[in-house]
Amino acid sequence: MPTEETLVLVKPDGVARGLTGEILARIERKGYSLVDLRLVEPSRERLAKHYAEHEGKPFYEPLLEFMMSGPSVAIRLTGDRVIEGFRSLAGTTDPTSAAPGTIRGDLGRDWGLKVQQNLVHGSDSQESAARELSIWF
Ligand code: IDP
Ligand code: MG
Repeated sequence: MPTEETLVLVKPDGVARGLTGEILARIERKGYSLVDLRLVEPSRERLAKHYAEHEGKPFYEPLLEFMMSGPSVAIRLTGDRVIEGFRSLAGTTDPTSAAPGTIRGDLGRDWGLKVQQNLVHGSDSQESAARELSIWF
């Protein structure tokens, strides 16, 4: 099977809290390779494309506002089974119940907001990865 690529984002909360280095260190210690990396202040249009599957959900507007609140770090990451592997490193969506040992479980918490600020995004399939990488790079 060919080596995979995925899109990882360090979301605005991760950048603002100074956790970019910690998150990159976890990715590098796991053994995945950085192919490209950039600091991005995304437009609403770019975010609407990225999060199209969530349009209409109660957290959609708060999610876009949150993602426009500051820069994110976009990372093109490669490695065999990196899509599954990064999602495992990240932990589940809700940081309160995400497993200790994961990025969200160790570094995230609930802040009582309409959207969960959970530090990172990772593509969830090969189709999503190809689509999302073309939006951010
Ligand atoms: P994922 O980031 O774990 O793949 P998705 O379901 O794709 O989760 O949701 C995208 C983002 O929207 C999440 O990372 C989180 O920031 C936010 N989100 C998802 N579900 C909820 C929810 O039920 N309440 C508040 N925010 C949510
Ligand atoms: Mg998702």
